[in-house]
Amino acid sequence: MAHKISLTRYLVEQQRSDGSIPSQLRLLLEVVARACKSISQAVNKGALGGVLGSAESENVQGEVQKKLDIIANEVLIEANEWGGHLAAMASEEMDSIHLVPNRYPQGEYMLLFDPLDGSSNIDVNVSIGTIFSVLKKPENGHGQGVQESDFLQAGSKQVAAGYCIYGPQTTLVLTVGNGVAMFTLDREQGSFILTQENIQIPADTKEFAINMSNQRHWDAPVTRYIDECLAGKEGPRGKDFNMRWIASMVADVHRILMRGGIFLYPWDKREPEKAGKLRLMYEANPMSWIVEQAGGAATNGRQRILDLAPTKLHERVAVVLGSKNEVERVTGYHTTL
Ligand code: AHM
Ligand code: MG
Repeated sequence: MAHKISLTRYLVEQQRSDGSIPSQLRLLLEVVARACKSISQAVNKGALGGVLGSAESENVQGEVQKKLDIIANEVLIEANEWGGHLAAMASEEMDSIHLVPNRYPQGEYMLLFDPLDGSSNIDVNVSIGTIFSVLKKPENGHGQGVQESDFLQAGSKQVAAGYCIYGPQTTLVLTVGNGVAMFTLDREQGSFILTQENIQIPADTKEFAINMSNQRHWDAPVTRYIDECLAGKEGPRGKDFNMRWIASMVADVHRILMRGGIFLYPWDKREPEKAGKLRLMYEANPMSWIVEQAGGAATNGRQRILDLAPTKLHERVAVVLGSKNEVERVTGYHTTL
């Protein structure tokens, strides 16, 4: 690389070259990146910062919150609420939407996030991350401030999506709809530096990611797909497959962006009334857009995730994403079986 391009400079250059990033959005993304930098610092301190362990509270989905879940949520809210770019926020860790208080200027965007994804990995020093999605505030006809219903837009309406992974390196991956770029945190400089542009996911792969312990609960199409992978060279696929499951969606998706693969968190019979485990608005939608922007595909087994019309903020969804040909194969099994 001739010279190091910071996230700030990258966004300014994008804005100049094709106008895909309005100023308010650019500033909003910089604030989100700054918040991720502070979360990264808290994660790095671990036991030294007293941030590990459970907070002994539950979120709206009845999951026990970790101290870092709550810290990351607060960092994102505090960083974003006063800047004038946002009208409201929504988070995995908050029951309902968070309006920007009246004392601050109101912006035209809405931010959704999973402040710290992969909670089961926090206390065991395995990669975790922040996932975020940006929507435009709709021109609402109800004549009131932002309401939860304003957030219920299909993933195809996102104007920016990204994640920050806190792993051996802290890396921010971003799309504003013209490809996927990756920035690595340079701790000495304190800024995110562009390290890869136009990331492309290979269409074929020999690597799958699924929690195999749920095998007995799967539906027929998923069982068929994984059985065929496991049959290896001697089976119908005619090649051996490898398996990885990190149990942090950010880390599994990041691996897929870097070298291909398929990720599945399907519907299963454990809780049949739930569409899946992962959340549509702040996990599946942003990750699906990133994956599509990198040439991959993302479905719920039947339909493109970005086309789904959300009916509630914390809606769950089945997720199949990654290398295009594999995702199409699994989706084909669902529609033909
Ligand atoms: P979380 O948002 O509570 O951390 O849950 C989401 C995580 C994903 O990151 C990961 O893919 C999945 O849950 C792992 O689930 P499981 O423990 O069932 O394998
Ligand atoms: Mg999560």
